[in-house]
Amino acid sequence: MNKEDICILIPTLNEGKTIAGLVKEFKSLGYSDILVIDGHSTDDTVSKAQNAGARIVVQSGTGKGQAISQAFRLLSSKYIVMIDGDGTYLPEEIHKLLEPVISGHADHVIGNRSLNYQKGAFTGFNLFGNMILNKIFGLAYSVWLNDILSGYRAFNYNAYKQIDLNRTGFEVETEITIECVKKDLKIVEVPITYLARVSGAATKLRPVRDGFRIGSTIYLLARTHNPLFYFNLIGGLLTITGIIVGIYVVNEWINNITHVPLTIFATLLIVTGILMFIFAILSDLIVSMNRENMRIMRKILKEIEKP
Ligand SMILES: Nc1nc2c(ncn2[C@@H]2O[C@H](COP(=O)(O)OP(=O)(O)O)[C@@H](O)[C@H]2O)c(=O)[nH]1
Ligand SMILES: [Mg+2]
Repeated sequence: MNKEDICILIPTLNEGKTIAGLVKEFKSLGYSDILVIDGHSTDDTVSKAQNAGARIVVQSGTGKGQAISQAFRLLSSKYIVMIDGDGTYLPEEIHKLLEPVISGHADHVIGNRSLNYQKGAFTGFNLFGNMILNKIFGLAYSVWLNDILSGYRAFNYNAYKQIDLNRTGFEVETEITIECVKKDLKIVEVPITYLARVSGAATKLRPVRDGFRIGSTIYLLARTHNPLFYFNLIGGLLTITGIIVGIYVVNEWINNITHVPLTIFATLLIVTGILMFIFAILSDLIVSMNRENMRIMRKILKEIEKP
């Protein structure tokens, strides 16, 4: 392995307490290409990173997602290892992430924090939320992972150049994982250690708001991958609501009370629900055919690119 081929990518927003130590640790492990992409920190993150020997780019927009997307476009190294700047991941575990991409077993590696975490690294709410989001992800994409939200990840060139990121915030890890599934890139999870943040350095993640955004990203992006899941969920909700209203209407009608507008409403709900089931089948057909075509195209591209 040539360490010159690897770029360490660190997104930061006010991580002055930890960034210098992190950069120095990577340097001492022999990694010289370290890019800190900063989100307009108001503390001394930038100067500390610079003094420790990192290359600095201040992101053009805001949000972790925009930062990563900008960095992916900017970089051209053979491999990227992405890591949070908050000192919650261990630089010395980098080989665990690199091994599968370098040996060609994976295009993208996710460091799975769920097996080994320090007390206080996750709140109970975090753990529960992560579990639910990983399960929803599995249902929507049929790929069962343990830690789609991890911030310690590795990519080969082919992977990070294909990944298209449109969300700007903390949905970035989710969107990366979804893009890999959609583009047939091979994902491997490896167990890593997760530490608690140092005291006084607060997370920028707001669990309820960001959890909701991540959940809706998983759902909304499933439309072009698993339309059966996407449309059947809407169809199911509409039909069930329609049936509940319908039962009430019929029950009242048996007792000689007629609700005309409510009857129309129940019928509309059920009809729209059934329409969604039909959409689901049609879209699934389109998506399957498109997937087949994309596979063939990727195969042809690979053949052309062969030396
Ligand atoms: N460039 C950039 N980095 C960010 C932004 N928001 C958060 N980060 C960094 O992204 C990493 C993960 O954020 P963090 O608050 O630790 O989220 P958590 O790990 O989910 O608790 C940290 O290194 C943050 O400094 C942002 O808007 N821009
Ligand atoms: Mg963090």
